[in-house]
Amino acid sequence: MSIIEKKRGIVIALDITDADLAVELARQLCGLEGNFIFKIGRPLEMQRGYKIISEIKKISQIPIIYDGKIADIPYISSRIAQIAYEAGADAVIVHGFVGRDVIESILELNRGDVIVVIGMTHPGASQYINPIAKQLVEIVNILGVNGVVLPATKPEIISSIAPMLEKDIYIMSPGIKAQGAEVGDAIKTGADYEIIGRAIYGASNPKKIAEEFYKIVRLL
Ligand code: 3DU
Repeated sequence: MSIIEKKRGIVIALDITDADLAVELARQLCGLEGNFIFKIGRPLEMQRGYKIISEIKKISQIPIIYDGKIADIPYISSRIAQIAYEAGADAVIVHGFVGRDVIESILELNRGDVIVVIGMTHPGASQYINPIAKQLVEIVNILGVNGVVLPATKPEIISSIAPMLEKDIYIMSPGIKAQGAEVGDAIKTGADYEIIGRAIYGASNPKKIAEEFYKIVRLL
């Protein structure tokens, strides 16, 4: 059973490098109407360490993903994930290319959702990771992970991978606005969540724009 529901929603990437501002933004976004998730990645973590997860958890009911893009040996990867879960993360993101034992080591913790990156948005992703996305699907299906990350900038990858995934695995897709895809593009091709950073936290009214984006994906 996943903590994060498999239904349409928006993941807000809190990639702000001023931790006080990030906390303030999370406070402003507390009352968001709709299905929203917060994603805390390395840029914010580098400012205040894992405690930023607890800090944001304390002020909001919105589920939190720790996006450390974990990619180390199983022993280290599971320790990183454990720290994130203990700090209040509901899910962690791990790279799929590092192999089955790494993903298993995090699943064995049984502390929250495990989301696996099986495709990426940037041009260089065509060199190594995206060509092996289908092989990574086999692993995530066998292991029963909770979610996967697939690129909104490459709709053909989402549409070919989505039908191959076990039906309860949710798909989260970054690459919206700042990286070129439009709101709704990934959902239309089979994603459940769109991950959006700059177009929300860089807006003059982040709460308003987040709700507008959510309305678009909900009504598709
Ligand atoms: O481009 P944005 O500002 O909307 O941020 C996108 C977020 O999604 C950011 O946190 C980044 O780390 C994450 N992400 C990608 O952009 C592309 C990927 O392939 C995987 C994750």
